[in-house]
Amino acid sequence: MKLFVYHTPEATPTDQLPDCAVVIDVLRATTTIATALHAGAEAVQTFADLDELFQFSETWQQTPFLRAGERGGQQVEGCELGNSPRSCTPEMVAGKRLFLTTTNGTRALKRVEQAPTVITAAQVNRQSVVKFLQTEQPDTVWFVGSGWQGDYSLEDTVCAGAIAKSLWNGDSDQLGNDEVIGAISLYQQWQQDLFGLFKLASHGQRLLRLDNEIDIRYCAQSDTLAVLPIQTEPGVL
Ligand code: 3SL
Repeated sequence: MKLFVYHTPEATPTDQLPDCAVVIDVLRATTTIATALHAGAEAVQTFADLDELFQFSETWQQTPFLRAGERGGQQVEGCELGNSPRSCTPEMVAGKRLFLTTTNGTRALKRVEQAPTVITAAQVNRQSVVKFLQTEQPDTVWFVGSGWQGDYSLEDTVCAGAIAKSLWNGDSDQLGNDEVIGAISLYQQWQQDLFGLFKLASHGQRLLRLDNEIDIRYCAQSDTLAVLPIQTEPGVL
C-alpha cells in the first residue's frame, strides 16, 4: 500500500486518481459526516455549491431530508442545520438524508469523487478507517486534506498522520511523498494533546472567535465512533 498526503484540494493531482481517496476535514465536515451516519442518517449527500444544494433538495422526494450549510464557520440562512457535528443527534437525523455543503470539506470530496473508492476520515472515526484500509489493502491511498481556502491546515494533516502511522510498516517504498512523514511526525508530536493543537490551528482560532470551543473539543476526540463513511455514488456517503 503506497501512501500519499495532499494538504489541500488544490495540491491534489488532477491527472490521476488513487485506488482509495481518504478525504479529511476534521474541523468539521468529516466529523459531522461520521457523526450523522453513526446517528442513523440515511445518507449524507454533499454539494460544493450552495445553490445546487437548494435546487436539488427542492426536487428530492425519496426520504425526509435536512439541509446543512456552512460558510465561514457559520450556518447558512435557509438551512435547518449548520456544520456542527453536535447537532447530528439521532433525534435530529435518524432516517433522514443530510444535504451538506461546507466551505472546504465538500470541495475536497468533489476533487476526488471519481476515485474507485472514496471514504471520509476524522479523528472520531480514525480506527474504523485504519481497519478498512488494513482489510482492503488498496495499492494507492491518497489522504486529501481540506485545508482552508487553499491553505494548509494542521488538523487535517495530523489526522492523516494518525491514520498513516498505523499503516506504515517503516519501509520507504510505502512513502508516496514526503508529506506522509511530515504528517506522521506531526501526529507523534501532538497525539497526547490534539485539543491543544486544534486550538492553535488557524481554523481552531476561527471557531474560538465564533465561541465554539465545544465543537473543537468534540472533533479532537479519537476513535469514539465506529463508522466508515464510504461513497456509494459521487458525492453520496
Ligand atoms: O471548511 C469546511 O468545510 C468546514 O468544515 C468549516 S467549519 O468547521 O464548518 O467552519
